[in-house]
Amino acid sequence: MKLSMIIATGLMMCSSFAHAQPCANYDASLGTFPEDQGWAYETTGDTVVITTEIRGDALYQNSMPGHTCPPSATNARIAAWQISGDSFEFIDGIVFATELKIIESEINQNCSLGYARAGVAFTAIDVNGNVFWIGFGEETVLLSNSTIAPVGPAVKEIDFTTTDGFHVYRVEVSGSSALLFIDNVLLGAINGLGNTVGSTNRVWIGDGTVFANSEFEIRSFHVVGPNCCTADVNGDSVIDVNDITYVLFRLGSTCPPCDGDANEDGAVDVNDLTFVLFRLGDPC
Ligand SMILES: [Ca+2]
Ligand SMILES: [Ca+2]
Ligand SMILES: [Ca+2]
Repeated sequence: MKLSMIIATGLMMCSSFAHAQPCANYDASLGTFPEDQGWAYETTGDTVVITTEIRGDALYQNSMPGHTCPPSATNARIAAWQISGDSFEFIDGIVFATELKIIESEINQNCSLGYARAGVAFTAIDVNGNVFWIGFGEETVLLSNSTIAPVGPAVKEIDFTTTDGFHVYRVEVSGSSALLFIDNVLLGAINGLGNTVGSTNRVWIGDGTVFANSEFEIRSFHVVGPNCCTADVNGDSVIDVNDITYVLFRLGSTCPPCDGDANEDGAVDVNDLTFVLFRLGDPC
């Protein structure tokens, strides 16, 4: 069978496969919105006043101004992007990162209960409802393991100016600990699993609260779960056509050593081609 036929067959089969989550990229320089790159857009409130557009190599969004407490029908804005899918657990590890410039962003305490809320947040919630999130103000980054806590032991404040340019914010979760790196410098850590309320298996970024609003530019964000890279069969940290070729030349090879067994089912066959095809470009 020709490579092109195998690829075509694989693409037709892709729709029947669940995507192993969380593994996802958004790259604004491609000129498209996150929803065009596999993320779901979620918005509530007065959507008319939310501006979302591509500006150069960045995604620009403005849900300011007008926050009041309690939020009214016209200022209770949410505009965020999320992925959800197969179960994941923090015990297996996860990394989420974004290149972001804050223009304006509020940090407020939830009006009635005092929970900390930021105008931009990047949140991961695992199958058990445990949560790690970072929130962005203008001179502060919050790192937390709880969606139901005020600024304090469970919501740590890190002094950092987010408005002077793009910075890379990366959270590395391992078990019950999360480390926050900003521009590759470790600036915060939080230990212990905290609970969110009524939500599991999702990762989302943007203005995700009715209690604060924001204006920002974002160049990229990505999520790397523990099983994202088995499709990188040639081990060069990229999932691309070379991995398809790699599998193709090893179809039917013996297991072990299972060289080319991208889906780790103990056989090197057409399913591995499909597996790689469906993950082309996923982060590693
Ligand atoms: Ca908001
Ligand atoms: Ca590769
Ligand atoms: Ca296989």
